[in-house]
Amino acid sequence: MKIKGAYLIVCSPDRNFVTLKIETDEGIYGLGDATLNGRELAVASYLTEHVIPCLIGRDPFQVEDIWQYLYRGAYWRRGPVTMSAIAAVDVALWDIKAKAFNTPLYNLLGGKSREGVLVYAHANGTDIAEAVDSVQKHVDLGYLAVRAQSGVPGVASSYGVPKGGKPYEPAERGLPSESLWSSERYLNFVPKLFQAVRSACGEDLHLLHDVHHRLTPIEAARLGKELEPFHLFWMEDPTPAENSDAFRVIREHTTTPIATGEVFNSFWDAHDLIRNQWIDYLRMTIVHGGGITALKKAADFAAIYQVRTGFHGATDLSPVTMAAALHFGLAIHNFGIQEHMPHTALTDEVFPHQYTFNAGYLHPGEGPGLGVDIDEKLAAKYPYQRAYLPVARKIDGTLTEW
Ligand code: CS2
Ligand code: MG
Repeated sequence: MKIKGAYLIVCSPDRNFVTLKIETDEGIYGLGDATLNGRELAVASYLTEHVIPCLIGRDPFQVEDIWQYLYRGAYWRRGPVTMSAIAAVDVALWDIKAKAFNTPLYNLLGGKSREGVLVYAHANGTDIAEAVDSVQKHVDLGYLAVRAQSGVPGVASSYGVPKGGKPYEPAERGLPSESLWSSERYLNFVPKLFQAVRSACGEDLHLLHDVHHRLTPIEAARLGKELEPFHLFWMEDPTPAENSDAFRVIREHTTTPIATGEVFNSFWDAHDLIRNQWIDYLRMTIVHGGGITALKKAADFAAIYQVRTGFHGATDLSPVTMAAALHFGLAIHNFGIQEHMPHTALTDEVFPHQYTFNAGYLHPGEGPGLGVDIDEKLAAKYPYQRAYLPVARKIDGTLTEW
């Protein structure tokens, strides 16, 4: 079997997606997600101008060699654009191989280690009452794990809070919007949020919270300590992770489990965090971390230190990545939990897929390969529109993490 061609489908059904399609001379094709929220065309150009020409004529079964060729052969390594491009090729090749063997992708990753993939939903509210109501609604939908986020009094709009009652979407068309942030008000508020959620929803529900990189290490240590009575499943992205040592400070003060890594694009970003056991869950994702080949290596290293996976799964990762994450999560031993931010009905129409939700778990389906396709005619009706993630400033105007 040889790769006879590859091309991109860039579309925007409710939000932008970049999808790579690799075709073989035996009629089998594979899909890979190359979506990098807010920088989509950078990855599209990297693939079209620099990667696709090198793929034609290669044996698609040589997944490892092609990964190494694209990683080491580029000379310039790492970074979200490069690794998202490599990931798209990698996932498409895994899809081709599983289709060629007429088996679900998870069987190439070790087979089933569990019957379903535990997922968590996003509950958001402009205030505590709305947030508690949203948590309860997701429990009623069958979720066993829910992330709770809320607007912070005195801070006009915070991360994770939907605008105008629409589902929360972390990208906005047009130029970046600006929102205000106050760590002081946030720190005084969040324990009250979880006090209310626990009182309303009981002790068994897995509760998660995303700090979204906004605190200093000692602020994050304080928050983790003050959330201990509510025994969170995890506190996510407590502080920017470029400085791994910052997590040692947090670890010294609190037993609240920590998850980070959704902005990582290389195993090396997580190396010290894992080997020092400064984190409990690795959030690196297949689309931004270099693909299944790369994440298998990272997950196997993490398993040695009892660090589990908790992959990113927001709406800016396409159904192709969700499917890959579910096959991966069904198979690996040190799976932790999978984020599930459902896509819109239109997105699901553009990306017909086999994965299904039932009683708190997702299952990737039993069809060959990833179990996802793309309706190219429908996708063409929704052309790319430049969009950005928001920007945040402190009350005094200092730019800070959004
Ligand atoms: C968030 C994301 O889902 C999460 O945990 O951190 O909403 C993140 O802000 C977006 O995916 C960024 O594109
Ligand atoms: Mg996050």
